[in-house]
Amino acid sequence: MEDKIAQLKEMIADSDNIVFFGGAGVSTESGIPDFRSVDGLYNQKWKYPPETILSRSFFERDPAEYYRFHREKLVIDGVKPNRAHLRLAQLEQEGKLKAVITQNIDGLHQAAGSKNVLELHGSILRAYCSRCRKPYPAEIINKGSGVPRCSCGGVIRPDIVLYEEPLDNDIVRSAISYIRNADILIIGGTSLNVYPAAGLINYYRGKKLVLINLSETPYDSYADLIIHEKIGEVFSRV
Ligand code: CNA
Repeated sequence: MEDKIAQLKEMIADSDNIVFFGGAGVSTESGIPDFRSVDGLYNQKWKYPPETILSRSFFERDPAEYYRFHREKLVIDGVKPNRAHLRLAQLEQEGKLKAVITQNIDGLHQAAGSKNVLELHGSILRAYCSRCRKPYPAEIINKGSGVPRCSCGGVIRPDIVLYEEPLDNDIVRSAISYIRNADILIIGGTSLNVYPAAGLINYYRGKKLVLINLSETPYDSYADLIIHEKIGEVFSRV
């Protein structure tokens, strides 16, 4: 571990073109469960698996049950950025990190001070009407009960990308450009199982692919530096 930390520290010191690509594991140390860890949402008892509840067809079929899950599992009061979010924000301020590309929907990178955050899956901190697209503050979902409705009668939905929905083209294009041009690509806290997001890392052309994840991923053999430790712990030391 010590020499891997030293190696990562040196790589970071030598670069001003780092891009970070992350997932739910970046926020577990803030108290938000991921999907696939033992205490993640896949291993908790719900009538349907998370990817069913978080799908477009389920949302349209049973918005009340969707919102029960959303309020209980996605909205967690008082969460704060952890050492990974904070160090990444600092690296951006120092002019070393060009972008954070995240699959997370929790807004914690921005809360930590990161400015250039590409949210591949949107954010639970925004909402809009699924019929007229009028924007709403997230409180209308988070603090209310039942299915929130717009003045036009449409169902208000969170501004997240549900399963079965496409990613935003502009965000994907921008993410590809950052990844393709990155000197160092640091991937962290993601099982790299959710597509198309995970496929974006195939655009990386460099030779400094760093992977920080507690468990193994399908991309481990491609990494130039692999650290199977807690990401907040790692970033507190580089
Ligand atoms: P995932 O499939 O749940 O994988 C998370 C990975 O992170 C696992 O491989 C874990 O081993 C690893 N991990 C957990 N904790 C740590 C830690 N402290 N340090 C290092 N590694 C850790 O999640 P992905 O992001 O890969 O899957 C993509 C989904 C999950 C996206 O659509 C997200 O929107 C969705 N999600 C987001 C959040 C959030 O916004 N915080 C929470 C839960 C799920």
